[in-house]
Amino acid sequence: MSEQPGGMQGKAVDSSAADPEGEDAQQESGSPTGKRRLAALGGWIARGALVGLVAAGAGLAAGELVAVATGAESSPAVAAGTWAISVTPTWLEQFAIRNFGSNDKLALQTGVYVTVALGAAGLGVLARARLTIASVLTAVFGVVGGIAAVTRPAANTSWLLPSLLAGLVAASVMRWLTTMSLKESAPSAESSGRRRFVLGTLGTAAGALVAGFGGDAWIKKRYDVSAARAKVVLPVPATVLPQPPASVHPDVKGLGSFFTPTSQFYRVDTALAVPRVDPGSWKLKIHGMVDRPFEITFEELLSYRFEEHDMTLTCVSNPVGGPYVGNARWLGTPLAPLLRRAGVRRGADMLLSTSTDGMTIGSPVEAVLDGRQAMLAIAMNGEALPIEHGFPCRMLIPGLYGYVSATKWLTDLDVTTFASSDAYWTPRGYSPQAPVKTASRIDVPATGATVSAGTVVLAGTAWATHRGLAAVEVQIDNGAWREAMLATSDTPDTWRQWSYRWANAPKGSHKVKVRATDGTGTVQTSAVQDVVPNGSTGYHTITVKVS
Ligand SMILES: Nc1nc2c(c(=O)[nH]1)N[C@H]1C(S)=C(S)[C@@H](COP(=O)(O)O)O[C@H]1N2
Ligand SMILES: [Mo]
Repeated sequence: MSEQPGGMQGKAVDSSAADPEGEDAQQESGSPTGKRRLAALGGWIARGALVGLVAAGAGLAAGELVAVATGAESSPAVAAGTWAISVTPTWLEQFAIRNFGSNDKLALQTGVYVTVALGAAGLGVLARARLTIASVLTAVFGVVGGIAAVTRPAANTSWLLPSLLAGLVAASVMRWLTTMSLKESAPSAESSGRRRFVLGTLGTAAGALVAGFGGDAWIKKRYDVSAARAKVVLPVPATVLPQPPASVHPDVKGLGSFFTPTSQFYRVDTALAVPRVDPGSWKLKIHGMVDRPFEITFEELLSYRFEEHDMTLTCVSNPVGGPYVGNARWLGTPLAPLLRRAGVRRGADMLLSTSTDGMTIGSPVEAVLDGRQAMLAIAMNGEALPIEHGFPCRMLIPGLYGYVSATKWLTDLDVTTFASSDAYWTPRGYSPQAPVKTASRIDVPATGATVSAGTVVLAGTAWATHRGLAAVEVQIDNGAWREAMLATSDTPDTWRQWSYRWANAPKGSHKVKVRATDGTGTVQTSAVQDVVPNGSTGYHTITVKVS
């Protein structure tokens, strides 16, 4: 077929004239009738998909409005996402952390919306042929969402409502718009029918956007605790901890500060909607295998003895050389006296802590009672805990990865046994107990960087939380291991920064490795292990181009 000015139309006239029956032509999609049919089919699918999307939007918006009463975590999109997190297999979770890092939640929420959109578009198309089936399926989606919400550990029955209603609203809107659209596109349709459909669709879409975003904003406002957080008067520590000497930080350009600024402190948790816990209604229950269970309010907590402690917190999901580690000055009340007051019974070896959003974390009772500074922290770096970092109260135990020690939005301490209780991450493939492994990192220069020949300054961070750090060595191009210069130690519970002056660095591409020795004299293992089940090992290695 030759291209010619006025192409399509010209061809259409030609070929229909040549083949009045159109039999052969219909076989090809390029033929006029085929094209018309394709266009009709396209319009049919597009209308269906549009109706499906608008119906889903209206449903989600209705759910969001109900969630103003029942809480952010019960809103359909959040509930679906939270449920997705809870059933995400460990390998996929690792993939998400590796590829999206702290944006993993944004990625997940986007995934949820895309899935809902695809499903909704599909149902909208189905509705044009099988309206009843499509509406029932839509309502069923709402039921499934409601079940996902109500089975979250922190849920109550009211969490069913937003998704249920979302399903019903979506199904009704779908019926209404589909019926209108079928009338409008019928051969006998009047133009007023078409106008009604367009107005109905646009109006519903606009209403859904306003209600959805409005509901979201309303939820944020209603459950906001930033004013309560601002009002918290931090208790004066029993002994004021002096600032560590400036020599804890080697003065190397590009090396992070000794204390991680709170705004840059890594965040790892499963909370899609960050729990907003009002200190006025916060309670901590201590119970289980104890002689004297008790409950305390935030006000009571504040009347206890508070101490400051510098401690490095690490995530088990931190890959070798990775960013999920931070160092802060924490203000907290020691946890051991609280357990003693409750009276831990013989045989109890696990402290199962629970957050307001139902996360469970299991820690060895031994680690709380052996004299280390396990605490209930309420502030970091001189300020009340940020909401993302566990406001109003979180647990910290030096020497253990966060998933077995650092419960944020803490609300319950159950004294139990490892034999009888599983914490959240245990059935997901992580070890029930996990001390922090010795690790070291080269922060300067960045891997792949080009530096000028001469003396190259290498610097980084190393930690063996609670065992302390004794040495850091670097190796260039598989040469001898050379001792780096360690900055002053703050506490055995904090990381140590280090630097190394690499004199006469020759031009070319070089491989630089680092390893640390902990306070017990054990050298970091070179064996390469992934983060599952209890923390990555292996030496951080970078390449540097000297020019
Ligand atoms: N409630 C709650 N607490 C939690 C988690 C969580 O998912 N939920 N994650 C834990 C993990 S895996 C880590 S590493 C630390 C991270 O604390 P941060 O976010 O303050 O850095 O919090 C711990 N406490
Ligand atoms: Mo973690």
